Amino acid sequence: MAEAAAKEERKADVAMQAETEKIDGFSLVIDALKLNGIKTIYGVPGIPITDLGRMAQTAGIRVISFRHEQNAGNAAAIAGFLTKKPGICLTVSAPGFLNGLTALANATTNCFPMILISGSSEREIVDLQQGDYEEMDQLAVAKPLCKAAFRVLHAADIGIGVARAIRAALSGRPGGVYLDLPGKLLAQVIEAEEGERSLVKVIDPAPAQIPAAAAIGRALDIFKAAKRPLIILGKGAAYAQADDQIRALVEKSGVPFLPMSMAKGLLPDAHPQCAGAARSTVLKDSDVVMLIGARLNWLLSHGKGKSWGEPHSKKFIQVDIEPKEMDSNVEIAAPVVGDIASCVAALVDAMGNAWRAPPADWLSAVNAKKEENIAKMAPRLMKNSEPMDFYGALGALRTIIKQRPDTILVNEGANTLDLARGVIDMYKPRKRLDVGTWGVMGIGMGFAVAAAIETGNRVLAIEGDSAFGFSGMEVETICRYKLPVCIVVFNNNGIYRGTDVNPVGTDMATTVFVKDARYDRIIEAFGGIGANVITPDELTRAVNEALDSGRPTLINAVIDPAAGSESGRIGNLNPKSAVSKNRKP
Ligand SMILES: Cc1ncc(C[n+]2csc(CCOP(=O)(O)OP(=O)(O)O)c2C)c(N)n1
Ligand SMILES: [Mg+2]
Repeated sequence: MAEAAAKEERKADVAMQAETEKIDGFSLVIDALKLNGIKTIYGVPGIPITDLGRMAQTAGIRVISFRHEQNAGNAAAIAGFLTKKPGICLTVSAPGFLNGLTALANATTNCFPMILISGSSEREIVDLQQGDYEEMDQLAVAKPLCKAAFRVLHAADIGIGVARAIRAALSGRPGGVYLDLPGKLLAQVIEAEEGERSLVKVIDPAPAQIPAAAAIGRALDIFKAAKRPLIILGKGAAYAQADDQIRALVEKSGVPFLPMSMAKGLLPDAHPQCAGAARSTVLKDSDVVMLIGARLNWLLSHGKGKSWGEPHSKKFIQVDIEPKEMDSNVEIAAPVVGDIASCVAALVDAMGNAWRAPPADWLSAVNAKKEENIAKMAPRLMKNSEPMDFYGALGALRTIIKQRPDTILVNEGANTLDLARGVIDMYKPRKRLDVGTWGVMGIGMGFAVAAAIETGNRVLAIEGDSAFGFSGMEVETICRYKLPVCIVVFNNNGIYRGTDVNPVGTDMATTVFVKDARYDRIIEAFGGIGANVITPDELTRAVNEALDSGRPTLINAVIDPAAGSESGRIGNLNPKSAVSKNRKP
């Protein structure tokens, strides 16, 4: 008897030893991510990646579980923007992958480094289209929508696959990368030693790209000769985390600067050189424009047309890491290609110590316009009316951000977005996160979750009632992880306005929602704090309480349903036809 027991024990020992010498795909993926400093994964569990998430959690990676992959993807994308490390989103196959893909495409458009890792079904069955569980050729679908896409088929290639994904996401212009992991790969077992040796730590994933001296010289010759110069800072400049160099360039040059939405706060909006309040004047009247990490896309009217004044009246200097960005819309007189920190440092260096400030008449013209616009706005922001209009509500939130400049502001909607962008001054870099290049609705709760997790700061999410609906279920996620997020829903009963009527009276108008809805009650279902406010004073009180306590809070801010305008500030982009006009209500 004793002998048999001993034999069994020996057999178990041998089996265990053999097992410790093996490693599976699950562990290799986790080890590869950990080796490269990945600390957080955002995702939704399910076949075939449930165990991957569990094991990652056990291995010390934080795994934040969402209610919908698009929100997990948006969280990963903004984590990438905030940290300069690729944000990781983990999803199941076909439908989960597709849900995450919108966020991946959006990340790529916005130049946020992100990796979407999706499990996938049996290759042999998928490729023969034999109808596998969640069958889809995900690699092919992802490819045109992101910066790079890879699939790993052998466990021994996991290290290289993860390394390629990280380098592709971070190097040059950052963007979204897709990494396809078939379920079978995760279960594959190889020798542990071989596995560990196959892992790759990515050295210098975003190497400095030094601009050519001639490019710096050319740019400064033009900049120096300018009579009405302007600097435009884009979110690429915010991403670069070259805050000191950028401030040095702006202040040494004495040139007015205009921050794009997510570059607000790179230098404070209250900085004497900030021309945010004189936007149309500086765009129209400037003669030399230096773009730093900003693209001449639709957000800047492609660098031409009425808002840019006389045709061919200005010269552009463009600082960007992507050479193909140059001349994309108009001629760039001085392309400066390189990473922003290196380019701006080189510019500052070459400016020397005797740089002359721009002509005084330009600076005084900009300042006069700025003061005029600020004075015009001031009384609108102080209105304590009932129900609130956008300005009254935003005036209250503006003061709160001034008092609490470390708060991260998440913002989406139409009027709620456009007006908040103009009204709320930012004081610190990377504190304003919004809809970005595509103007996409649905980033709100994903961004809020990741902002809280990655920075530990308080988050204030200012959401149109429509915008909020795109990711609203993540209120449960915010409550579950007890995140210090205060959501303010600007409730004007609909999209743009809550007053539209359908003249034929069948269904309601397409832009209106249930009247007088109480969004605050949604968060109460999950143990968060809800508040319903109708005046700016009440709003101030409720937001301050939320930011003091750090408890998940949703404030339903009742906004006059008639206060908004069609499409916020971009109504001009709606197609108009002379024929369809008389069919419109
Ligand atoms: C994914 C996506 N779908 C649809 C739109 C079109 N869209 C632009 S703004 C908006 C909602 C605006 O309403 P709301 O958020 O309530 O803001 P308000 O103007 O009422 O303040 C919609 C649906 C979009 N930008 N993105
Ligand atoms: Mg609305």
